Amino acid sequence: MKVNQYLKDVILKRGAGYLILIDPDKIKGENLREFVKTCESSGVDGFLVGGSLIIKGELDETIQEIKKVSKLPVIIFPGGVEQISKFADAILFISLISGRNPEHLFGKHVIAAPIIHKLNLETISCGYMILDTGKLTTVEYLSGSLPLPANKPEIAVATALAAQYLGMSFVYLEAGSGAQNSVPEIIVKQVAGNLKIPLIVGGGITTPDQAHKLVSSGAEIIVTGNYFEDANNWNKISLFAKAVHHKEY
Ligand code: 1GP
Repeated sequence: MKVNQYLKDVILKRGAGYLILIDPDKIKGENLREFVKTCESSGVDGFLVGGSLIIKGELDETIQEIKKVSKLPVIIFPGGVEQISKFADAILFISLISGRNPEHLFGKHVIAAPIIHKLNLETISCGYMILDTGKLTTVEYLSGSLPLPANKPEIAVATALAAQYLGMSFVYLEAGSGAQNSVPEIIVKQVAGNLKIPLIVGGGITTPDQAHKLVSSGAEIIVTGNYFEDANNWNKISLFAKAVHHKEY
C-alpha cells in the first residue's frame, strides 16, 4: 500500500496518526535499532527521517538500520535536496508555504523532482507552515523564512486553505524542532476546522496530554522528535501513542 493511503487509513481507524522524527545526527547503530523496536512495540505509526544539517550517507544508513528491525513506513522529512534516499518508502514533498523564499516554495523542488522520479520514490505533497512561537528556530534561520504570527490565526487558515486549493495532500503546522511551546490549540482548531486535508502538527510536544489536546483540537498526525533523544523517556512512547490514537482510547 502507498504510504499516503496508509496514513489516511491510520487516521480513519485510530482517530489520528503518530509519527516519530529521527535525526540521523542524533542516534545510530544498536541504539537506533533499540529505539525503533521500542517505537514499533509502543504503537507508533511510522517514522520521519531528516534534519536541517545532515548529509546523505547518514540518511541512507539511518533508513537502512530502521528497515532492519521494523516494517513501519519510513518517510523522508527533507531539510534539503541532498536528503533523498532510495531506501525510504516515501518523501514528504514539502513546500515552505508560510515563507516567501522562492527556493523553498518551488525552486529546490525542481532540482529534487528528477532525482525522485529516477528512484521511483513515492511523494507526499505537503504544505509546510512554521509558526512563530517566540524563539528563532533552525528551519526559520536556514530557510530565510519568516514564520506565521502566532496571534493571527486567520493568516494560518488562509495559508493552509491555499495549500488545499493547490492540491496538496497534507498541511504540516510546525512550531520548530525543540520549540519551547508547541503550536497553540486555538490555531490548530481554526486551521483544522477550515481544512479538508489532514493536518500534521509538530514541534515542542513533550507530554502525552499536550499531544491529546492537539488531536482533540483537530490535528490528525502528531510528530515528536527531540523528546525521545533522551532514552530515559522511551518508556513514555506508548503513552504518547495512546493519547494520539483517541479512537482506541
Ligand atoms: C520538528 O515537528 C518536528 O520538525 C518535531 O519537533 O523535535 O520539537 O518534537 P520536536
